[in-house]
Amino acid sequence: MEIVLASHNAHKVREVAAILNFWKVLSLKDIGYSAEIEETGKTFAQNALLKAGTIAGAINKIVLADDSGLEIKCLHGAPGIYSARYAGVGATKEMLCNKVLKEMEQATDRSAQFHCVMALVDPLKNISKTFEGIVKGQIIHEMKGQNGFGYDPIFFVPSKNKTMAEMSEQEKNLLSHRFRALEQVKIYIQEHYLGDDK
Ligand code: ITT
Repeated sequence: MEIVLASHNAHKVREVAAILNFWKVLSLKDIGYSAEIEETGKTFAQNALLKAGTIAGAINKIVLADDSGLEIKCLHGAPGIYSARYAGVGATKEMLCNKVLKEMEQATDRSAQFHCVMALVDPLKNISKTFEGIVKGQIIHEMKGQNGFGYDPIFFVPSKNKTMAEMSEQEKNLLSHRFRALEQVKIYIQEHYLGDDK
């Protein structure tokens, strides 16, 4: 079975391919789609459905899309759906992390969560569904760790006593917000596509 991940983010593609290892995961690059999909939704779910629906409309294949981001309590849920663009288009992880650290200089409540909504759209079966995953943590005072992307260096996971950027890919893939959403996608796929041979 083949599935397309409607994302231009190479880190996400690697993470999803590693987790959904029983399917062949194709990236937008693999299918030759290079245009940006404008994220005009007001929620993660709306944006994930928009991304998956746009690609599924262009090719007759099962498409998954992730919309995700960091929600910080003392910033009233920011950067939220604007996580990728919070420090301007094309910002590096240093720019993203530093912007948050600056805004939180005085903050005592440093609780935050990574939030992911995965949308599964199958034009052949007329399926359009979303699945959610959350991981809770704390924003530390400086960047720590070299792995991952985005806000990983400032997101501390108490149960592991490490930031996401200090975890190996395999370690992050077992607890990430994307993993938690994908666990449900996996169950759904197993229930609805068992025996299919696409
Ligand atoms: P696509 O839309 O092409 O999938 P994107 O990076 O623009 O790629 P989003 O619109 O979903 O993806 O924005 C998600 C942003 O949230 C991402 O760029 C990071 O800044 C942040 N983010 C999401 N998941 C993360 C993770 O696992 N670790 C660190 N930061 C993450």
